[in-house]
Amino acid sequence: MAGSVKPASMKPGERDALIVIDMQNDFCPGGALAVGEGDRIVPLINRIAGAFAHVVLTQDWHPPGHRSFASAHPGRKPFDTVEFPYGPQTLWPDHCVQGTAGAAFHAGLEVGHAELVLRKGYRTGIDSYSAFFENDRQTPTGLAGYLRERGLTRLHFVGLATDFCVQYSALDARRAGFDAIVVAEACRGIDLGGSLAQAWAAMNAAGVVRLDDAAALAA
Ligand code: VGL
Ligand code: ZN
Repeated sequence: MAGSVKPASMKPGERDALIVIDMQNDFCPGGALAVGEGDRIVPLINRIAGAFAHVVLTQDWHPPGHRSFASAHPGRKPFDTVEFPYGPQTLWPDHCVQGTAGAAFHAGLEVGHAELVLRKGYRTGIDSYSAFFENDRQTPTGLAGYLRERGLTRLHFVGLATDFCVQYSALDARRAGFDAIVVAEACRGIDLGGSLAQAWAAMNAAGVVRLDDAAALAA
């Protein structure tokens, strides 16, 4: 279903789920790993969520001392890249530590009807951008099975960050056989060394639909 999609076909139904990626304080301005304008998308996400019967939230949820933190690597700085057993890994400022205010969802998020909160990144040695697989690309989170068992086959992604957790989630959704739509206006990116443009190119190549008209969902 790559390419342009008629707004009428976008209206969410019983096979549609909205996946809200990592709308947490640490990814919003003032947070430890702030994404530019990360908080600006909250009202739009609330409006979009209102059109969906089925909403899933993901929550980045790291133990203290997580290996993706630059602070766990003496001599390294945030945004350096290092080799992990599973390949290159970007190092981040300490963020979304389990139980902290930074790991909490943005207070303006109005998604009380969300049916699942999927936590990820809780294994000390493995980061997890994707909502489906950890960064070793082998350890599943269980989300694909959950969605399949519930007959939720068309997934719409919003949240943070476009070029990391949103991108990895949408690409894995396609690999797992789901339809995947990213609502561009309802995401914001980190953009490290061109990563945002690369993310859109990779998503396009994988058949992820970029939806620019978020209003089409609620129409
Ligand atoms: C994220 C970097 C580290 C994200 C999470 O939500 O995109 N990025 N942890
Ligand atoms: Zn993280």
